[in-house]
Amino acid sequence: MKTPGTRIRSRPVGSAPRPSVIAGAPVIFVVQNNAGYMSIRGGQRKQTSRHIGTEFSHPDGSPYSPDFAAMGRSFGVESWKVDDAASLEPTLRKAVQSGAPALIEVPTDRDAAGPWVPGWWDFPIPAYITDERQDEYHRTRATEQHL
Ligand SMILES: Cc1ncc(C[n+]2csc(CCOP(=O)(O)OP(=O)(O)O)c2C)c(N)n1
Repeated sequence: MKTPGTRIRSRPVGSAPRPSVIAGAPVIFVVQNNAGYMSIRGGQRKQTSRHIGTEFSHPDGSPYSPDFAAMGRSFGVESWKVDDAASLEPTLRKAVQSGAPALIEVPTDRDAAGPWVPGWWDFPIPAYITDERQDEYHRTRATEQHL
C-alpha cells in the first residue's frame, strides 16, 4: 500500500513523533501494524522453512501489539487507528487538514507482503539444512562480496 507520510519501524515509533512536535513539522506517521517483524520472519522462513520470535502473540496465540495510536497521543500527536480500508483515505485527509503532526495506525495482515520478502539476506543457512539453499546462500554471498 502506498501512503503519504513516513514508514517507520516498530522500535523508532517510541521516539519518532518527538522531533516533528518540537519542530512543528506536520509529519504524518502511518504505522502499518502487523504485530510482528514480518521482514525478519520472511528471511527465517525462506532460509529455514521455520520462524521464531517474529510473530508477536499472546500465550493463547492471538496477535499481541501495543496500542500505537495511544502511543502517538502520549506524544501530543493527534492519532487514529483505522478499523477498515475504507476509513484510511478520510483519516489521511483529516490528518493532512490538521496541519499538525499526526499518527495513523493501520492494522495490517501479517501476510500482506507474502510469505517472505524477496532479496538477499546475510543469514548463514543452518548446517542441518543441506538442500539447495546452502548453495544459493554461498553463491549469492560470493556475488555480494565480489569474491
Ligand atoms: C534500529 C534497527 N534495529 C534492528 C533492525 C533489524 N531489523 C530489520 S527489519 C526488522 C523488523 C522490522 O519490523 P517492522 O518495522 O515491524 O516491519 P515489518 O518487517 O513487520 O514489515 C528488524 C528488527 C534494524 N533494521 N534497525
